[in-house]
Amino acid sequence: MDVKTLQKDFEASLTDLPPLGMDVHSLVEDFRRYYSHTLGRDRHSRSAHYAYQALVLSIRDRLMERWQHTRYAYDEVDASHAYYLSLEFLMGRALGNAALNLGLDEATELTVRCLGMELEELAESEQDAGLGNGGLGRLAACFLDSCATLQLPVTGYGMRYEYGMFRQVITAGEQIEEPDHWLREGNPWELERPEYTQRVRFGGRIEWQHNNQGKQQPRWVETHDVLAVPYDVPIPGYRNGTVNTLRLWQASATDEFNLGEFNAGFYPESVAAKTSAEQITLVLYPNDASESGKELRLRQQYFLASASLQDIIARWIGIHGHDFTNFAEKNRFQLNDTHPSCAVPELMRLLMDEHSMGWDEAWRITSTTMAYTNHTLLPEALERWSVPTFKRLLPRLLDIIYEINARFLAVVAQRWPGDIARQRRMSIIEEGSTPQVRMAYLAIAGSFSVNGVAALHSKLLTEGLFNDFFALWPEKFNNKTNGVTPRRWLALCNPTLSRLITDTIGEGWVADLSQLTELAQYANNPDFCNRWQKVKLLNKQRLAEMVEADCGVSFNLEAIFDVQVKRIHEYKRQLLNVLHVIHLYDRLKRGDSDDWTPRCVLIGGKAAPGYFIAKRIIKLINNVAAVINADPITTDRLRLAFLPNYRVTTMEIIAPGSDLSEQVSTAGKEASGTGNMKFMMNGALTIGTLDGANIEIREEVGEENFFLFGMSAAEVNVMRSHYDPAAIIAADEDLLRVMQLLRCGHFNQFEPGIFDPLLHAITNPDDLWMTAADFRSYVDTQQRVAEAFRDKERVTRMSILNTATSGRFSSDRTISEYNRDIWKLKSVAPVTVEE
Ligand code: 26Q
Repeated sequence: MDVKTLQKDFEASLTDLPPLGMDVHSLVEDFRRYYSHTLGRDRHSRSAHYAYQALVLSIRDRLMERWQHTRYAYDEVDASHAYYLSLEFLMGRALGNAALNLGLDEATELTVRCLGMELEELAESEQDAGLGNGGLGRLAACFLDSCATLQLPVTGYGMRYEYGMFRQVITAGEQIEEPDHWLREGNPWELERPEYTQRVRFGGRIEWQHNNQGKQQPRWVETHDVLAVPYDVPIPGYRNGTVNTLRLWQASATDEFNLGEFNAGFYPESVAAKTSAEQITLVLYPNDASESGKELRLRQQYFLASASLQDIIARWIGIHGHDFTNFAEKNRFQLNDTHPSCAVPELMRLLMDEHSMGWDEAWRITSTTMAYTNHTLLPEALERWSVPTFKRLLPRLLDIIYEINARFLAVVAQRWPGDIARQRRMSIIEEGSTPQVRMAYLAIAGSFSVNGVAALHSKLLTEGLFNDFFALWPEKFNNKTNGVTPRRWLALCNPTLSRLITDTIGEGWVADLSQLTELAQYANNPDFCNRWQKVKLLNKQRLAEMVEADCGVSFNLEAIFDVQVKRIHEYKRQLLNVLHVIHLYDRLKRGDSDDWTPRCVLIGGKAAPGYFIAKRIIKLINNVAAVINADPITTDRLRLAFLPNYRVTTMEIIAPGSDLSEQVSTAGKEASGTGNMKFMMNGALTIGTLDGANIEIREEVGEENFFLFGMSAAEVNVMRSHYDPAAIIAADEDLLRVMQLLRCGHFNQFEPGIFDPLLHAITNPDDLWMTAADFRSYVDTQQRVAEAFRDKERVTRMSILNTATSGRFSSDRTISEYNRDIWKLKSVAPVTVEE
């Protein structure tokens, strides 16, 4: 055969490769080849780690072919595209999810068994991709799964941190942070794409020059440049042939470091400069509330925004040339909080300075493509950057922000002539000794859509935090209640319950969660209820084993598994939970234990390393646990455990094994919550306040199936001015006794005074979270929970109805709404490989 023919055959075969088999035999064959030929292992080196590697490579091949077909399909129809810009994607493990979504779950299980191993054991080899703090990061991951499942052309853009969320170790009851070097053994799920490297500039100054039309053109000179190298991660849809992309940027020093200073005799200085460039993607910031002022964080934010926009524009030019007429119709940018909001001035800069567009045209494009999602109601958590820092790091961006602000304030002045106070309030630049850029205001001014993440949250945004902006632009504001993916959070993490559901109503629910309502008619069917209880017991056993292994505490399977897992925060009120546990312990000690319902309380979550009070709350939980678990009076009746290193992978065991979901934030403070939804889907009952998405959960499941307690957001605000915790404590005998146990050092016999800061917080009239105010109502409601759990049939029915009414909290529903109201993309199905 001649070379020409070979070449032609090769070209054709690249686009028309025969599809890989999806049966066990093909998988086993590929697995064997990878294990022996690629990884060079033989039957003597039976290692779970290499078996895992070989399995991933086999599955990855099947992702690759679908990935290519998905790209072809999008290109074919020149599809409109949305980009989800986020500093965090909390993906967790990928193996089980890929196998499930490709429909390879059974084949995978069998393949591993053929080789005399268990899938669970192999899966343990995979590190969690912990590139996020909590809710906001996990939401981004659930959204990608739903976009792929709905076959929407959506790409995620994020950061390839070398160190993800820290590993939490508990030593002497205290949190110790250990680095999460998750890439140490390589990451088989990513594909490096050096051919799409972008250059991001920092620092320097602006030089104004006349261009050939005699206009002033800015030149950003003497910059310190950093390369952004993309790594692509495949995002498979649920059994539909679609594979979307998550593109993560890694910072890398430019060649100038090698050529310039290296040769000029400044070798050590140059190496130091290189590491400073590469610092940008070194580590995830582990605070889930803005830690203002850290320059490295601003560098991260700009790096993501600039690299992503340049990448998108380069692709546009590759297809459409320099004609931007339709750019705004074809592209949408969803900003996951203000973290990537540099994208607003950066898109202006790229269009004007790099693609010679005028202000008005650039602004039309920017302000019709950007959409901003807010995730917080706490005013102190709104991001602000000091103007001097901004100027030093991003001088051209600051100029553009000033111009955006000037034009924006002119609009405000036109709408409210002479209202200087309002102009000052709404200004993107906050005046003061050190002026600040208000990133949320920048994001609102630059976006056509602003949304909150639950009905109450969106309402409170328009009434409070963003009220001035709502008055100016009511049409921009909308709500998108959060959701979670039912693939990971039911089908994958709860296989026994999934089997029961599918046996009962068919398998359609995985891609259409509203079908779970069909389960309601079985809520009184004794046989079904029996099977439901058996499944729950098995899942409780799985959870109890984990608690035993990780906490050394044994949970009684007969007890209520009462669980609160989430970041540790004062507003989330883990303290209220502990006060209740101490109260139960006090009751046992007093002999007030007639009709006792055994209860095992599990608390888990990470504290931001610099958040003193949060860390002290962890210490309290551990100390209380040590005292009560060691007291024989609690045997089989009460347990408390703190689960170290809570993360995506542990939630996959926790949600299925829980009876009671604790969602007890001070009303009006939790934007939405998403853990609440994962528990509900898996049939846990909720005890909660009227906060975030709890309100909508209660609406769906019915008030008789939800344990509501505490003040409403409105009541919280009314009480604030005359809050008197001392009087509340004095008037409540139970709370008084709990406080006395704490004050007398019952839980810190050898550590005098360590809980004083917590006691002070509870008794402080300025306590923003009003823990004492909700104690009575919480304890009474917990008593109703205990009574309900004595009626097995009743709680089983309630549990079934929770799962049955959880359909609304699928992220498929959420993403459909984002698409209907904001992105307006057409779904595009690839020609499936199998066809
Ligand atoms: C900002 C600047 C500098 C350093 C860190 C940050 C930062 C990082 C992460 C600020 C906030 C976060 C994360 C916030 C978050 O997770 N919010 C949660 O978002 C969920 C998804 O919408 C909601 O369900 C929760 O109610 C909300 O608390």
